[in-house]
Amino acid sequence: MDTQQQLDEFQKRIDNGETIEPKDWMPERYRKQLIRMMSQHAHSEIVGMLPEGNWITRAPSLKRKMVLLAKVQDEAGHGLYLYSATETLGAERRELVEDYLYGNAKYSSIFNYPTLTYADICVIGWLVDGAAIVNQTMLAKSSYGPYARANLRICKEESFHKKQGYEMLAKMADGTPEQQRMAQDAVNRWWWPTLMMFGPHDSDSPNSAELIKWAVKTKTNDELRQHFVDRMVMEAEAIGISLPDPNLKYNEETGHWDFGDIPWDEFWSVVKGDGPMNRERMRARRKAYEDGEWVREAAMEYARKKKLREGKAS
Ligand code: BYC
Repeated sequence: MDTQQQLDEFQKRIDNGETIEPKDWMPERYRKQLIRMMSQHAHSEIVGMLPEGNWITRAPSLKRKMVLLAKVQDEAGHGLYLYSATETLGAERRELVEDYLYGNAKYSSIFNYPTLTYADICVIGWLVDGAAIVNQTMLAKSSYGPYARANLRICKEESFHKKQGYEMLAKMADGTPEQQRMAQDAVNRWWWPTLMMFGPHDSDSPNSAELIKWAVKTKTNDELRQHFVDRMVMEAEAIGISLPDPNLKYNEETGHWDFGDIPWDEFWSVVKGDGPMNRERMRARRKAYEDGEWVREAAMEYARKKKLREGKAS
């Protein structure tokens, strides 16, 4: 049971900016919230390999293929750091994975949209990785040490992901009329889903207050979304891309860009499993998991025998 004195001590450590490590005492609710959020983040990285992985064989040049391969492999690595970090909280990796494959655990809504042309790959790098950097730079200061350190490393790789996307998009936006049309069309389709990645408005976010009290999140969903919009307006303008929002307007009073209403009905429908690609994504991940069962069995058996041999030798 969490006693009031332990809770007070814990809150004091958080308020002093201390990092919580796996063997430290923590409220059960803090542990549960971290497992929920960190495993959801891990699943997102793994499912997030699918929309871009779909284009590796059709990349327009050897250079683009190598860059995309490296990026997709990085996303797998992010998933692995995050699963390992979640295991420090006593969670079982198999249970976590099976909870999103066959249960109710979530992954980011953004990966339930299709990648229709190569311009989508440019835009995922620029917008989706760009949004992830804003979110994860904040999470790199999270109060839970293993999560903060995982995010620090992830952000370094994400910044390469964003740059390669922005560079490709700038080239397309400066290319033939057909390339310009493809670039703009991809931005038009990905803009609103990217804004949804930050989660519901603060007033509709049941977890934010608690996560902020414990410094798991240090900024709210709306604060991060606004920061992202402010940056993207400048970056879009620099390469001659328009953002598909007639209500985007600089607000002299706040010093930020105001933007239009986010289609929240679409967001909740995607989160509940009814997005354009939810079923396809789950089918692909379940098949990969089931086809890989023999590899996991062989690895476990190898580890068991190695331990036995080492035990006999010592
Ligand atoms: N999608 O109370 P709220 C990447 C859920 S991958 C789906 O605000 P919280 C990349 C939320 O879970 C990196 N569900 O929640 C990979 C909650 O439901 P539950 C992706 C969402 O936790 C490959 C409910 O709505 N990044 O970069 O305070 C290629 C209420 O929300 C979403 C992460 O995973 C959503 N977008 O804040 C390219 C970041 N938003 O769980 C790139 C880590 C909300 O209570 N996660 N929900 O049933 C976070 O930062 C936070 O968990 C969120 C939500 C901001 C997402």
